[in-house]
Amino acid sequence: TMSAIAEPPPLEKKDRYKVGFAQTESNNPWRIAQTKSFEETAETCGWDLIATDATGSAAKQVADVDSMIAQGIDVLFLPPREEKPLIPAVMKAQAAGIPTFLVDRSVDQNVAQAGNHYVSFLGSDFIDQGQRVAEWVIENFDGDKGIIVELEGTTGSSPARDRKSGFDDTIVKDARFEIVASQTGDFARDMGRQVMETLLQAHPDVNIVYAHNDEMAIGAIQALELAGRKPGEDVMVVSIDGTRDALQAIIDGKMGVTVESSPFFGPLACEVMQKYAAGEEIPAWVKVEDRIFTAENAADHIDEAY
Ligand code: GYE
Repeated sequence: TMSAIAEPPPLEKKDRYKVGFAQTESNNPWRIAQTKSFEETAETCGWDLIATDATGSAAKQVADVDSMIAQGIDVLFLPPREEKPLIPAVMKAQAAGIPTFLVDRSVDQNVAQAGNHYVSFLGSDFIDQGQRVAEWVIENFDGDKGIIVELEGTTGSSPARDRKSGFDDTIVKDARFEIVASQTGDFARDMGRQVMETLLQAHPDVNIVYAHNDEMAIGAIQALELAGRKPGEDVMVVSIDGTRDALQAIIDGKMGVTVESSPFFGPLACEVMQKYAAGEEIPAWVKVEDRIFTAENAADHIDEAY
């Protein structure tokens, strides 16, 4: 009989590994920086890297993993675009004897768990990120009534769920604030701009925009300016990531804060994989620590931004 808790497949010690990295999409600087980080790490970590781009489709991402398994990868690094649709990819890799590390996003914990179906999740604490944005808003908003529009990330993704609960659960504790609308912009600049245009018509009195990532925040700034509003003056714009454009918007006074969510996973992936091959115990969650960027330090970090 099989035990209830299986073990993730082991990783043999080798000089070179065939490594799969199944990217979700490449329509934003965060994703491009992450793929580049894996490509650069391939040189230094002895990887023959197979990198794919699911172009925003969870179904294609599953198919991309299928093809990597068929090509005989030794190890899989997977940022699951959405929590449920990518479960089959994790299960198939496990069945094929390929250890999987989830990077930057997770899967449904009720169905698949670290130390069992996959080795570990490498990534940020998204609840904490949302909380830190809300705390910054509570400290820095000086009006009587904060009318908030929230632009959510990809529906069904772990960062969208957790960045929402982290922010919402914190902001409700201060009676000045009300979230009047919360809609997905799919983590994309264009959709953020379009959704903001629509929501501005329904809620012209909005004075705070919380976007789950910088790309949507930049899109929202464009929509606000088009409508004759002054982001940074009559509307506070806050978000998460730390892209170059967001740091520039902070320097320009249009954005208040962005809590970091680093895309540079390559070196961490190399380190954790080598430890796993050496038989070391890997924690279920290898947590990435995030900084915070405001007008106080944005200029110091823009040169290293992406
Ligand atoms: O914040 C966003 C990207 O999953 C943490 O996905 C990642 C998020 C990141 O598209 O910009």
